[in-house]
Amino acid sequence: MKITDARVVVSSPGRNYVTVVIETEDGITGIGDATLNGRELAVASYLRDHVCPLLIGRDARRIEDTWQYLYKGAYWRRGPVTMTAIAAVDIALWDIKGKAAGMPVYQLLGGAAREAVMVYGHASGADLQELCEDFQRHLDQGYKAVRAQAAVPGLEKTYGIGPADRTVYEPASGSAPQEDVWETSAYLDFAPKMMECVREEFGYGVHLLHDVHHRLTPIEAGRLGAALEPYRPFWIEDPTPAEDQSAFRLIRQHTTTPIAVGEVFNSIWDCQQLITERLIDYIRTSVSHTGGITHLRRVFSLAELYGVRSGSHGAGDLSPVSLAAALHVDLSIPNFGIQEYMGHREQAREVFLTSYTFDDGYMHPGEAPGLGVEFDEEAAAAYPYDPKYLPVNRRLDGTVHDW
Ligand code: KDG
Ligand code: MG
Repeated sequence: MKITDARVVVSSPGRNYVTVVIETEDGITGIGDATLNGRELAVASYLRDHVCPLLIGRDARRIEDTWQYLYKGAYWRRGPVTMTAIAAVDIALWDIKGKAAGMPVYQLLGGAAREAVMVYGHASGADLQELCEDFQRHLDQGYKAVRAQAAVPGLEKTYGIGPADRTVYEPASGSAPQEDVWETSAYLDFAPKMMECVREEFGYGVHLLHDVHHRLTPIEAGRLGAALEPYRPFWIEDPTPAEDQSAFRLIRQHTTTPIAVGEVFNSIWDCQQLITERLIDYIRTSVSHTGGITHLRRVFSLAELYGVRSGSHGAGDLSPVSLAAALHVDLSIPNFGIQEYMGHREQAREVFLTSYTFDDGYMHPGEAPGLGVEFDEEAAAAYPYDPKYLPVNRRLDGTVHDW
């Protein structure tokens, strides 16, 4: 089954997405998500200029060999651009394999290990009242798990409180990122009050999550985890930047609040120590930034040995192709934890026609052969690329801080 064409489509149906389309000699087409938010064109170039030409003539069935060929064959290893490009090709090849077999991808991964996949949504608000209203909206939709974020009093902008429909994080477009101001002490005072407010309003029957978004030092993260223990969070996410995996030992010494990490990781080596030393409870690597289905399964298999569960990143800046691929993996692995799901804008839903379903807080990838996502290239062409950056954070004195 020779590959006859491999192309890259950069479009902006509601937000920017990079999609890889791979065609085979027998007419089967597969798609992969190569979106790296704010750095889209770097991955598009890596694919167009260096990867796609190498795919022509290769056997589309040889997924593992193609993965190794693109990873080891480049000599230069890992990194978000490389691993997102490899992921997109890998996801497209799994799509092709599923279509060729007439089976949904999860069947090729061993079949369903559960009936459906629990997902968490994003509730947020400019104040606690608005957060509670949004939280209630999520419960009304059936969510069993909800992430809570609210604007920190005294700070002009807070992570997670986007424009009205809450599906984007990038308030600024064009030539430079927006700059936000961050003050850790204001956040550390506020976060426990926010979690307390949600528990008082909604009780303990719903899973409550919170994203710290890399803002704290390890000892600050330990203090936050301890302060949140009475509110029994499902997890706190990215409490401290994770380049230094050993930093998580310090957090563990101070709190039993579960920890989730991994949305900026791109390989198993980024979380080897975190997993093998049991420094985290959930690994949140995403299928499209961590080398695709082939590599993500390897990460989750390692995690399984150490009692760490999955919690895949599924923000709206990952296309519906990524979400579908993640759902197939989620359904089939033994150590599934939870899946992030914040939905996609209407324009994206016109361009990516999906067969996955959301019902009463659970998702299922559907029974269509392959990933179950059709990509309408003509519809995508109506939405040209719209350059946008994620914000940059500065402390009150102007020092650049983690966003
Ligand atoms: O592109 C960055 C977003 O994916 C990220 O900020 C979202 O932290 C995020 C999350 O948990 O969804
Ligand atoms: Mg996050």
